Amino acid sequence: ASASQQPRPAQPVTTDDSGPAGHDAASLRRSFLDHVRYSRGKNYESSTPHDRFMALSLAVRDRLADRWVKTSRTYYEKDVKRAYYLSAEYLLGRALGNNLLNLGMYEAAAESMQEVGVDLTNLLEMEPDAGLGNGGLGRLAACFMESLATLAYPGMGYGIRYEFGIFTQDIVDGYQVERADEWLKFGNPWEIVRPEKAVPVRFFGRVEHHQGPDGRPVARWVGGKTVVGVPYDTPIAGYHNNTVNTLRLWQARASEEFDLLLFNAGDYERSVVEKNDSEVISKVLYPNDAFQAGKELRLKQQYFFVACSIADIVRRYLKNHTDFRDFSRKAAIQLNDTHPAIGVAELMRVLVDEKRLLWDEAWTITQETFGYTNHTLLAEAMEKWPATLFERLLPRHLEIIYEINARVLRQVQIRYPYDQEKMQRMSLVEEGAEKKIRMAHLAVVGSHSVNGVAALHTDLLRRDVLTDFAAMNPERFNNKTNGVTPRRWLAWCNPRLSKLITSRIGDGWATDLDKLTKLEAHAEDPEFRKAFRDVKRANKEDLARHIRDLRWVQLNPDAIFDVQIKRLHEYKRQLLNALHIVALWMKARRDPSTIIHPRAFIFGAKAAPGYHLAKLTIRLINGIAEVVNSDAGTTGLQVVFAPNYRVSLAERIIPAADVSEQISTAGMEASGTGNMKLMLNGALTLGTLDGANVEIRDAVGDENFFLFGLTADEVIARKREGYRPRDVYNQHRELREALDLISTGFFSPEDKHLFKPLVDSLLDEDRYLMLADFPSYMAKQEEVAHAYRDADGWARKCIINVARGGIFSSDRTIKQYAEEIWRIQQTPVEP
Ligand code: B1H
Repeated sequence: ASASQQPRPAQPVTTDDSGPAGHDAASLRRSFLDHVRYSRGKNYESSTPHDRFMALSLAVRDRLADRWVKTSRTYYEKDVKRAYYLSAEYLLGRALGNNLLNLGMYEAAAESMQEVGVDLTNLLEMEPDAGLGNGGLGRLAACFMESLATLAYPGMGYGIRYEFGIFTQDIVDGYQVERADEWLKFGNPWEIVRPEKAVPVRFFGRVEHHQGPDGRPVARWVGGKTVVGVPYDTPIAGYHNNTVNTLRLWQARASEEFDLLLFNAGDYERSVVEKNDSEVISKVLYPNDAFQAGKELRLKQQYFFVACSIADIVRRYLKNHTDFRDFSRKAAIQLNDTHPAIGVAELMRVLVDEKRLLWDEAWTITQETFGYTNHTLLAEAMEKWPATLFERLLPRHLEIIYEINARVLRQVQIRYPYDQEKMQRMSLVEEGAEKKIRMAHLAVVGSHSVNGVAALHTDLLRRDVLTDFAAMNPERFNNKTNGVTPRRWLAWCNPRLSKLITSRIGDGWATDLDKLTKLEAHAEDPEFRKAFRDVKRANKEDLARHIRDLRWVQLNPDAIFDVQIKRLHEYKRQLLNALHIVALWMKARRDPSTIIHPRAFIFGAKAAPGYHLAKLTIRLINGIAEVVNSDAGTTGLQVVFAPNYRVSLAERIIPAADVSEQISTAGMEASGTGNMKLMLNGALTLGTLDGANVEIRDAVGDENFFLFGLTADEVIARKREGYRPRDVYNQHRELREALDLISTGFFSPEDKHLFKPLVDSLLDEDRYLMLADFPSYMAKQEEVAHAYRDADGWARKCIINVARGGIFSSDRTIKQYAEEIWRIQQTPVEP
């Protein structure tokens, strides 16, 4: 026997530590200095600002880890039902400041850093944004994670650990230029890799059908290639509680067995090449917001993270269960749009093929487990995958989808006999030149709940895009209006306003945002209005300073800060905003006295790299900026395009905004969430009756909202009548002159025809009715300027916007998901 097998005298085991790490400035400083030395391997004197950022983050992570362990143990011991959020995107932004806020350690951290001669605010700037998302959908997932933890819900997020998140945007000669987002280059202090929980995932191969020993048919998915998913866990801290939930992101790794197979066969080169093929799966985020590119790699990404996540969920369930009877009582899985919808077929595969459940048992469990959130009505965003691609990549899933479809269509046939068209409309398979799988239909039939993200959007879903399904299963359809976390989007990003609010209504608002209604009583107090205006003014000065450093434009802090920050899309109509600026500037050039109040137009937007009209719109805005800024002295107008719009930049712009541009064509923006952030920070919305704008206006009243444009129904009617944008152009002089000025090449002297595609798109089709809405937009903009001149009246409107913003907390949204869809219980963690 070897030495290790010799009996040894029993040793007392001492694994008990000295208890949780202290949260005071002195303990934090000690821990920080230890991390500089032992984690960074540096003397304090030779440590760089980046070393110090890492050391402080690790010290904070230590404090999170104490609660993290307790949280996991609490959920496990109480065997609570958990909500699993499956999302291809998490737009987290920076973590250090938010973690300090939620741990209640910001002051201690500032003090401890001061003691070692470091300015905390500078240190926070070292952190790269975690930009693992495109826009609203990914940021919503991040807000939901934070609200779940703050409300002490047993929730967990699953996604992909992209090596490169959303690209970095440079503006070069007015054009967007993309660069790889190397957010992991200098290391990520927040994640913990858990290789022991890696999961193998199969791709390609074939299906063998046998007769099982029990006489039942068995399907075996064999051959193909195996990729391994390695989980990286990020702690998600609740605000001022002991909950730290987990965001588990999967990284793709080549499987060693496969590697060795080729290697041993002497094909070293091919083994390395194939290793590469596997690992590209988690390489990069697809940078299209609300647009389906239909790339094979994208489907691989989707199945990769979904298969890993479902295997992980099933493994956790089987730790203390022997059958699947209670599965849907222990796990709720929410599909964030159709990107993870393959999960429906994957859970069926696991239950039927691997765990040998009967089809009907497995189907009931699947439906009871999944919920599906739809985030867009846009046809170009609807995910449809060629059946041929599916068959090659996921042959067993295609069989399962066909089986689901046959059973669904049989039910449709029973309910609606002889309605062939309805069957075709509802089928999971779109027939045509190329057969395609409709992922939204798979998500709908595989879920017990289907929700939209704002009242109007859910209405349109029921009435339009999913109307056949809503008729057949009306009880499944429900609305969950989006929300935003008030911790990051008010308490953190706007400390001046937060302090003012707390001075009047106390500090309970951060976790009970409806308390903001108490501010309404103060809206009539001239002193409070003055204080409110001072806060906004100071925030505008901060932003002006930041933008001067970025773009060499000195914004006038007395100007109206008119802000449009969101992804660049035709339907969001940045071009309508630009047209208005040109018209206003032409008016000012003729007669400066027509400008009622100085105005600074601030844009922030990334365009999908392949979206030419969107990129050209960025170039146009920069062309307009160059012209307008050159005679700002006479017109009072300024335009700035802030490069590389992202979460951390939003945190600077939003507190300084006066006007929130929410000007999408009615019926196109599912919800919007920037609209809510801006409202909470005391900006007034200039918007259409679209998405959550409708609910914002209902909350604040028409007198505190600037409404313009066609309604969703009017948009449909106008198109049905045969909309002719050229007629509007001919009838409206200011619009015509603005478009003509762009056409002459005035904003692109180096290429007179540069903007022709943009102008043509408006005159020939104008899918998004920008010209139709231009006159009412122009008129409403003038009303905005008049209203701003009454500084006191404006402040009153702003205060009412803040006061009525409570319903747009993601805490409200998450409670609704938890109570109405997931049926999970708040499970606080003991200190
Ligand atoms: C939203 C998307 C989206 N809707 C496909 N759909 C993507 C679709 O990479 N893709 O393939 C990426 C994103 N994103 C947004 O969701 C809506 O446009 C917003 O109105 C809404 O507020 C947000 C959150 O619900």
